Amino acid sequence: MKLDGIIIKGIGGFYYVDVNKKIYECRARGLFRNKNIKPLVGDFATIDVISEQDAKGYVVEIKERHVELLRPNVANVEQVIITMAVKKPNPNYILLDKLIILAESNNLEPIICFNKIELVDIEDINEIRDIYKNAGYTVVLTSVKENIGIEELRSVMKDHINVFAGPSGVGKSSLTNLLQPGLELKVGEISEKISRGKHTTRHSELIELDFGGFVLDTPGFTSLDLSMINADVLALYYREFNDLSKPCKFADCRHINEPKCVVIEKVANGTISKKRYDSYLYIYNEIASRKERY
Ligand SMILES: Nc1nc2c(ncn2[C@@H]2O[C@H](COP(=O)(O)OP(=O)(O)OP(=O)(O)O)[C@@H](O)[C@H]2O)c(=O)[nH]1
Ligand SMILES: [Mg+2]
Ligand SMILES: [Zn+2]
Repeated sequence: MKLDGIIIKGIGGFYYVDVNKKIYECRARGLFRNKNIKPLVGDFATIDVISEQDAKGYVVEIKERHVELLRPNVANVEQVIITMAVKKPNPNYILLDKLIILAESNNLEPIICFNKIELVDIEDINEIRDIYKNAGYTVVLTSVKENIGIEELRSVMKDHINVFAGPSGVGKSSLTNLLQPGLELKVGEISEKISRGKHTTRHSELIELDFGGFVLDTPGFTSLDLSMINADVLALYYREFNDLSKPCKFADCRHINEPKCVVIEKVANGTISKKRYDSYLYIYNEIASRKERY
């Protein structure tokens, strides 16, 4: 009997396939090895059931992938919930923008989540929230401790395949636990001295959400590799730079020192955030100088 499902976990040559909430333990048929295709977590798969009672079978087919990420090596993720704590640890805005670039360049929708908001005054967060909202992103403010923003986060994640990204200790596992009561993902003990958490998540696994959709709990996606991105196309991944009423004078404008650059004009008149533009220049220089060294 053939059934369609989604691979939620892969360990030791076994793939765990979720078919309407029943999990089948499957091996991949040899034909994948011959074709040099490795099934990935997130793959929509057809399985051939060998025992309905023991929930065992073979993965016999993988549907075409919409997205394939390398680190973590998973398929078909749609949204990245980029999480920063407003405090403990303090937000790292360069890392935030790099994660947005990484999401944009992989065709994933970035959702920005500021957690632990009970630790600061709301006015302090509103400014930074507006910067990212005006840039065109969905921003959700949450507190696991005081149960704020969780319903809003659920509605954003509903019916999508989501992955959390962000530094250790910002509350990714805590948020996942609160979104889906009963999960009990391991939450790291935060070191008071350095205000950093420990990495407590070890393998990638898709978790089905009762309210609809999936979340990938993954140890990856915190280390950042932008080496695939050419500095000259970096501006494409700053959403607000592309939503221009009229184009820059030069079609290949990098928005750095070119004449009649609409991005530079918009930074000058405050339509585009100076903070975001400065981050663009910083990351541009980082990528460009790295390229020169090779
Ligand atoms: N004050 C406060 N602390 C929180 C909040 N959310 C999580 N924490 C704490 O922050 C610490 C780290 O939380 P985790 O959920 O383990 O963080 P993580 O992002 O999953 O960390 P890694 O798995 O190491 O990447 C824990 O001590 C949590 O109890 C919050 O909204 N407010
Ligand atoms: Mg965690
Ligand atoms: Zn320009």
